[in-house]
Parts: sequence; structure tokens; C-alpha cells
Amino acid sequence: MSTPPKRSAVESIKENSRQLRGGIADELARGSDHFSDSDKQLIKFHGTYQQDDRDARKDRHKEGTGKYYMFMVRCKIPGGKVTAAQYLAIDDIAGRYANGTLRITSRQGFQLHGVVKGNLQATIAGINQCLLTTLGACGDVNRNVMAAPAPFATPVYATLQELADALAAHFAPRSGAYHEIWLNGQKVAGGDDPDIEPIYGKVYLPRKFKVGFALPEDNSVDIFAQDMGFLGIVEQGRLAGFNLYAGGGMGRTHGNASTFPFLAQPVAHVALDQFLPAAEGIIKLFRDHGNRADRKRARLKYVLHDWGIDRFREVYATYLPFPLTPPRPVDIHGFPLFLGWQAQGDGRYFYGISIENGRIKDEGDFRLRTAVRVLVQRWQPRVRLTPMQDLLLCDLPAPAIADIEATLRDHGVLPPARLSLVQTHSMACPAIPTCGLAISEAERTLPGIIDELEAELRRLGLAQDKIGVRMTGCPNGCVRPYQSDIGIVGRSGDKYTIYVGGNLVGSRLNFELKDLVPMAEIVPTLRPLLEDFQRNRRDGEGFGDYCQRLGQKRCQDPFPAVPYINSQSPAGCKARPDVS
Ligand code: SRM
Ligand code: SF4
Repeated sequence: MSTPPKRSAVESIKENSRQLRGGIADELARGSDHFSDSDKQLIKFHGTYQQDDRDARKDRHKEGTGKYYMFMVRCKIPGGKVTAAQYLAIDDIAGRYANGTLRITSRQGFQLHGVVKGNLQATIAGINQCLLTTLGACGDVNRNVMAAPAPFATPVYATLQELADALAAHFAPRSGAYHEIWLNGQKVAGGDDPDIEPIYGKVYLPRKFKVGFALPEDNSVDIFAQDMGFLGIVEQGRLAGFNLYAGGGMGRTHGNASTFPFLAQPVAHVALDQFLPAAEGIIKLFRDHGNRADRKRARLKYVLHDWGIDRFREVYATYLPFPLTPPRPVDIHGFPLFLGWQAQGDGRYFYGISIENGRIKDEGDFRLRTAVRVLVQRWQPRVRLTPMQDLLLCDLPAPAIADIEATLRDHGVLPPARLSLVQTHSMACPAIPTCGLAISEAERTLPGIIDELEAELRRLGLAQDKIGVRMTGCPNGCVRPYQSDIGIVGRSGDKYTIYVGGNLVGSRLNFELKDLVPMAEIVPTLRPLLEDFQRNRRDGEGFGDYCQRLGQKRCQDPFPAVPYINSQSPAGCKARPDVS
């Protein structure tokens, strides 16, 4: 009999942690500026990462002063819903303890950066005081549950949000460690937590686990990138059930071909009242069968990939208290951003503000953070954070319309011209200076690349095309770059791998166009392909669709010789889905 592979070091840290306590409380009391290696792993389950200021590394190394340690704190916000009071509280904490910015994440959460260890407890306690939490925002547990964020007053959208809340509550870690350490044993948010983990046990999950709720016409949560996705099936204006997807994930490691991005696959159809046992079945399957030896291959996607869908379904069926029903044929076709004004359907309106790379900040004449704070104070809207790192102000009366636009304009947020479509459809991860895994820049450099791309698209008459660009500072894929029309992934310092051929709804993976492209060459590398797209696209064909039609080899040819095809779609050619 072969011996089972040795479990990874993190497994022992979890097992010996007394349900996530470890030495965190002692280390906080001791007052050094950082945590030990094992507690550094455990604090993730509490919603915080130890980082260091990477801009300061060189100088501090020269001075011999060591790293400048600081912490990222992540809030778990199911469906991206915050009240006006919560928004203002987080804004206040960002100013008081962090670097004065709020970062909307690609999973509808908030992150604060630059918190020093001495302020960590006050930051996390402050977040709980406003009835938000950081518990389980990171670590080997169910992470923030995403849901289509639009506040439409319809039973469908409302139910999606309610179910996201119920699922988040059901799979939240139940250890009392969080309350003991950060809230001095007092339970402020949340109810009675017994100090046991009925689902996770002592070693929690093999790796992180992510869930999203979407609709065929609203896949803004990118259901294909989730470990588990619920795609709503609507009958007579109400949610009747779901197609359950499993096994999506983006992360890959350069030079390790056994790691790869993978799209979630439809596994079953579940009735509305079966959604929780159905979810529990997938999570338990992952708990029991996920790889606990190699963290680089520990995600659920590798179980599904290695087994194949048939065996996955067979094993999954043994975790279900009802027979497994096959998924229904459903076409996922919409990816709305909801920027600008929209009617909610109850006589009120919501307003979507595009936040470049999710960073809410004041910088010179651009005073976005102040503008949003003023508007939230004045109109007391519910606020929703979107999977594209944008922000929706909800429940507004008609008179708010003029005031909101004037306030954004006065604070330099609304430019004289409309934001370009390529900008509003782009995202970047934080990367340098905060992310310890970044090998290249992303958030700080994407705006310049977008400026250059905008000029190119204008020149080619393509400014009205919705082309999604997603940029990350390493291959982990934190803004889901492997599904977008254009993906730009940090490779080594100022060099990137460029991918093309995805689409806005995220229903297929893109492919490599070119590796090791210096940052200054990114737009010039795309230029011939954009020119050819402009000349030879089919009716309604998006840039990613066009690249997919051409195929990787011809896209990699600097001057792809595609025969000119006139603007009539050939019979049977499906126009691009509506992605307004
Ligand atoms: Fe992520 C790790 C930021 C969404 C895949 N991610 C990290 C860390 C914590 C770096 C670290 O481990 O030290 C980054 C912190 C950077 C910083 O300075 O803030 C980080 N990830 C982010 C955020 C903030 C990106 C953003 O621009 O918004 C997103 C936070 C979401 C949230 O609120 O929970 C974020 N990360 C994602 C997504 C997208 C998604 O979930 O839809 C992915 C791809 C989907 C997936 O999980 O496969 C993603 N992050 C990763 C991975 C690769 C995991 C893997 O399976 O290989 C890592 C690395 C790891 O876990 O070892 C990672
Ligand atoms: Fe960091 Fe890489 Fe994620 Fe960007 S993609 S935040 S560089 S881990």
C-alpha cells in the first residue's frame, strides 16, 4: 500500500491552532511590528494579511532598518451590500488607521491597506462595531459570497441577495477565536457562536473556496471563475431553482504546467429549497477530497479536472440528501455594469460610479473619496460594491440626479467627456507596493496603458467597442484575467504575458498572444491585431470573439492575413451576446 503524501505545513498549523487561535493574542500583546511565520498564516482566517511596503524595501535595506511591515485588512461583504452608516464607518477607519484609501475588491469586498500592527486590533474591532466583519475574508474557508449587485426591486434580484447572505452565514467559521482576539471576548456582530466547526473540523478546507450567485442575463460575478456558482433559473418572474456550477478558478504558477485556470462546469440542477444542502455537499466533497499535500494544486478545480465531470457527479451524489438532477440547458449571455442612472423599479433610482481599479482615493484635484463621502452623508443611500470594483449608490429620489452629477463634477470625478468603454470594462489588482506575491506592477500602471489603448481605439474607430482588459501583477489571476478579451499578466519586472480571446461574459478562457512583452510594448503588440479586427471583423463580433475565430497561431502572426469578410454575418454565425 502506498503511503499518503506528506501534508503541507499549513495543515499542521491549522490543526495545532486551537481553532485559529495560535499565538495571535500573545503576539498582539507583545507589541513587535510583525507576526511569526505560523501566526502569519492564521491571521488570514481573521481577514488580514501581513505585508510590507515594497516601495520602501530598497532604501530600508540600505539603511539596515529591515522591512516596513503593514497589514491589509479585508472585509467580507456578501453581495457587496453596505449601509450608508457602514460606508461612512469604513471610510473613517481608512483615514484613521490605514493609508486613507478604500479599495473595492473584485469580489465585492473592501480592503484597507497600510495598517500597522499596533492599529490592527482597533481596525478590526471598528469594522465589527459597524456590523461588518473580516472573519473568513481570507484563509481556507468559504470566502466572500458574491451576488449580482443591482438593487432592482424584483423578487429575483432580492432573493439572490438573501440566499448569498444565508450561504455566507451558514459557512462562516464558528470558532470563538475571532471574538476573543479582536473583540476582547465580546460578541458584537453575529449571534451565539459555539466553539466548534461542524463542517470544517480542525483543519478547515484544503484551500480557499469561493461562491457566486448569477443570472443568465447578469453574470457580472463571473460564475465560471467560482469554486461553486449558482446560476438562477427564473420561471414566471421568480427564482425557481439553479444550475449549480463547480470547479472554477484562475490561479496558475509560472513554470508549473500542472497548475492552470479552469472554468466552472455545470454539475446539477437544484430546486430553490435545496440550495443549502447542495452547497454543503460540494464543500464537504472538497473538504474530503481536496489535495492537502500541495497547496498549488489544492483547489476544487483540480479535483474536477483530474476526475472528470462524470466521476465528480457520481461522488457528489453521495453527499446529497436528494437524487442528483442534471443541469438544464441555459445560455449565459449578459454582463451588465450598471454605470450611470438606472430606475430600480420602485420609483427610486440607483447611480453607478466607475471606480478605476476599485481605489477610492483623493489625489490632487481628483477627490473621489471626499465626493462619495459627501454624497453618502447627504443622501444616505444603501451602497453596493460590484464585481468590477465599481460602486452603486441606491434608493435615490429623482432630485438626487442633478446633485450627484454636480458633486462628482465639482470634485473632479466626472470628466467633461464620458469615460471610455475600455476603461469602464477594465480592472487591475493591487500588485506593487502592497502585494507580497506581485512580480510586476498592475493597479498603478494600467491607467497609462488604457490611455494609450483609448487613443489607438479612437484612431481605428473602435471606441464604441466594449473590450475588457484585465491586468495582474502575477499569474494568480486576482481580477480574472484569463477570461477577458485582453489579459495582461505580470511575468518578470516590467515584462508581461499578453492573452487575448476571452469575452466579457467570461464563458471561455483566452490564450497567450505573446510572452515577456515589456510594458512599453503592450499596446504596440496589440496594434496589428486591433487593426486587423477593425478591417475583418464580422457583424456584431467582439474583439475576443474575433481573436478566438482567428485562433492562437494566426493571432501570434504580427500581420495576420485574414481574408476580408463583408459585414453580413454568414448564416448560423451568432452575434455577440448583449453585454450592455
Ligand atoms: Fe487574490 C492572493 C488580492 C480576488 C486568486 N489576492 C491574493 C493576495 C492576498 C496576496 C497574498 O496571498 O499575499 C492579494 C492581496 C493584494 C493586496 O495587496 O491587497 C490578493 N485577490 C486580491 C483582490 C484584492 C484583487 C482585487 O483587485 O480586487 C481580490 C480580493 C477579493 C475578495 O474580496 O475576497 C482578489 N484572487 C481574487 C480572485 C478573483 C475572484 O475570486 O473572483 C482570484 C482568482 C479566482 C481564484 O480564486 O482562482 C484570486 N489570490 C488568488 C490566488 C491564486 C489562488 C490559486 O488557486 O492559485 C492567490 C495566491 C494564493 O492564494 O496563494 C491570491
Ligand atoms: Fe497579488 Fe498576483 Fe493577486 Fe495581483 S494577481 S493581487 S500580484 S497575488
